[in-house]
Amino acid sequence: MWSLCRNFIRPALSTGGLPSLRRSVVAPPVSRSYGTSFNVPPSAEFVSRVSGIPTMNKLPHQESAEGLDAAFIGVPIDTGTSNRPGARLNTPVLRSGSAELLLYHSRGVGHAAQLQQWNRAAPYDSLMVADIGDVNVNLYDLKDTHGPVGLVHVDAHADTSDVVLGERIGHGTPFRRCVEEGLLDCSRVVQIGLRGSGYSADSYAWSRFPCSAGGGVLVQVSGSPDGGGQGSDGGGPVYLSFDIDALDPGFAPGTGTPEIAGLTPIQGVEIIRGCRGLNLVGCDLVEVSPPYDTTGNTALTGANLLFEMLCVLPNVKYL
Ligand SMILES: [Mn+2]
Repeated sequence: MWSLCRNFIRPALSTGGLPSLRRSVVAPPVSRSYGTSFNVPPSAEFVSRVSGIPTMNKLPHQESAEGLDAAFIGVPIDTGTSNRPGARLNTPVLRSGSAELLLYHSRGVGHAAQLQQWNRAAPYDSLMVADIGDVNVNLYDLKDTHGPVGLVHVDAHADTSDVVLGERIGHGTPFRRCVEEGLLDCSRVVQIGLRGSGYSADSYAWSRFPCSAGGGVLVQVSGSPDGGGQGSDGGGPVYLSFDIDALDPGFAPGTGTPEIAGLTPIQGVEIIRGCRGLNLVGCDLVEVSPPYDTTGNTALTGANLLFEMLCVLPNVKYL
């Protein structure tokens, strides 16, 4: 699991010191040429992509969220996996897979006006971002920080089972628990990409029942929505969760519970870009499993999706 969170109330890791790390680590001289006071990835014009400490997007590493607008956090855990384990190994490969990522979305060369419209994100002109390492569990408490949040959930699976392998905490149960614990504003929840076989003819029936938190419903959308338009839901806090198995295993085979006939990478990208304008308070990318990612393409794709998430956070400029 990977989390990209902003506006921390409390740091995921606290050292109580080392303030010099905040701006100085992996700050090559070339970064100053960008004319920004924000953390930036070093330019491949002068620094090899394979060199240096393999942090997320080659950003500086620091040991707390102090001074940051957003942070990348690795959460190496796959406890509760129902099929093929291995996602706990993904934090280093996603960091390595992000080495190709640069500063900007440059203007595209395609003819699609929508793509050109959204291809000039400048996250490093806008936000102070760093990689703050790995944690055993995500300590980012959405309920304490933001109250019930809306949810954009991109996944082949609804993850609303009551139990998995007899346990209430598993990788197929998180959003059922979220509803039970009042973490979601169920009037602002959408699930995209659901497919595959189930234990009944209507496996997702529970998700359509009125939810305890908001009296609304979980809405499911099979396949991909149209890529057009910016997101808008009235401005409430929204969390984005993207399971890599939403994509077709032909593109992203490195995952534990693959389902055929999934989204293409550009569809996944367009869904994330469509979240621009939402009040995103946190994002995650989950289920990249290196043992089944023989080419590294799944990690590369996952790293790019995390960059796309960074680009649609509130207050990111588009040039
Ligand atoms: Mn899934």
